[in-house]
Amino acid sequence: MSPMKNNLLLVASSLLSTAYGHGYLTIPSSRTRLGFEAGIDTCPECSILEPVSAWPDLTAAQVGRSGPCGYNARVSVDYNQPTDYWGNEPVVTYSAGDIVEVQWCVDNNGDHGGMFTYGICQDQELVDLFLTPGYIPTNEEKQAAEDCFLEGELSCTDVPGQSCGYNPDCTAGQACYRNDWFTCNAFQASSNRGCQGVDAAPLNSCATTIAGGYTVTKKIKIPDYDSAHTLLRFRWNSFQTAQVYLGCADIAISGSGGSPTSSSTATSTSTTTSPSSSCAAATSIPVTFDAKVTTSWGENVYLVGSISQLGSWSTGSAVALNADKYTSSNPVWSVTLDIPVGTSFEYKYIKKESDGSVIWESDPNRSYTVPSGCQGATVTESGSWR
Ligand SMILES: [Cu+2]
Repeated sequence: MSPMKNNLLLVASSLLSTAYGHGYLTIPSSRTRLGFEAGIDTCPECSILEPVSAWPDLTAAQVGRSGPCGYNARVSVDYNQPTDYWGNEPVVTYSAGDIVEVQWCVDNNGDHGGMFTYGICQDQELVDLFLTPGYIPTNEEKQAAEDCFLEGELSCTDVPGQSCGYNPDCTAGQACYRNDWFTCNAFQASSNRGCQGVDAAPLNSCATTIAGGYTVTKKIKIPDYDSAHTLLRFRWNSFQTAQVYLGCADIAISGSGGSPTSSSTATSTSTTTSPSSSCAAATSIPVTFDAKVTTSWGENVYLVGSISQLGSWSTGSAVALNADKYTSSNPVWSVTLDIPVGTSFEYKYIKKESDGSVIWESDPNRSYTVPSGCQGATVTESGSWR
């Protein structure tokens, strides 16, 4: 260990009691995110496993009570068991072999650098313990599952064309010197530093509760596996602090060559037509966005979001909504867009004034994942200006 690293660790330990930042899985919607959105978790970025050996040996830490899905000691919430708000059904259905974008959110006040990974455990019996309402897996079961998630690592290098580097804070010969895990940038870089430097997205590009969040986006390849309900596990090993961050999202995977997803695996809070086990699966679905926004003459409503169809957060490329359904008692602005199934994105409504100025909705961003469905299926996502 170099003298410089010693200094860093000293600084880190003095920060431990005051740094309330950190990070959590946001896309697909993790249990932690759903807990946050349900108002149960007041610091979703605070599901921390500590103190542990997080660096340089990325797999040394035993997960203990945190389990693969995280335990938030701040609010005493164990994400390893389903509740009314998460864990009962998948938030998204992927197909085996899909390459999909996943995202986590790092807090501005707790960007500890380091490396992160995603995993899918193909031992359904083991994963089922984490899908059983009313059951909290034992610490032994939690560790067994975490070992299985590490075994089912979704390697950065599995995605053709994705650049997979080594962490600049890790030197050759150290256990962290590997590029199958994803890496944040150098912890002390003068620009594009740490995990926030990965996307270099603006502050508040995702929601945290302390100092504002930055998105961290990568691609993973869904394995050749079939499950009506399983888990995608996210793990971030901090470089700066003796901390590991863990979280899970409930997902479904339709295996290659298999039939389209059964009705029990297709989920959305707003699905109006659900696929049956014997239908031709749609590759994209018309999604209608209905937004109740009371406007005055000259004001128009637009949709802007994280995917190219929604202008990639550029207000100049935002999608205009129409006021065809608008009445004073039901002020609905609306637009329908064809979006590929499984697409996860974040968005906001904005108002453009007659003088060209833009008014944004308040945080956090809205998020949506296009559900799977039969050809001909449609979905409507309804919301009100906030
Ligand atoms: Cu932290």
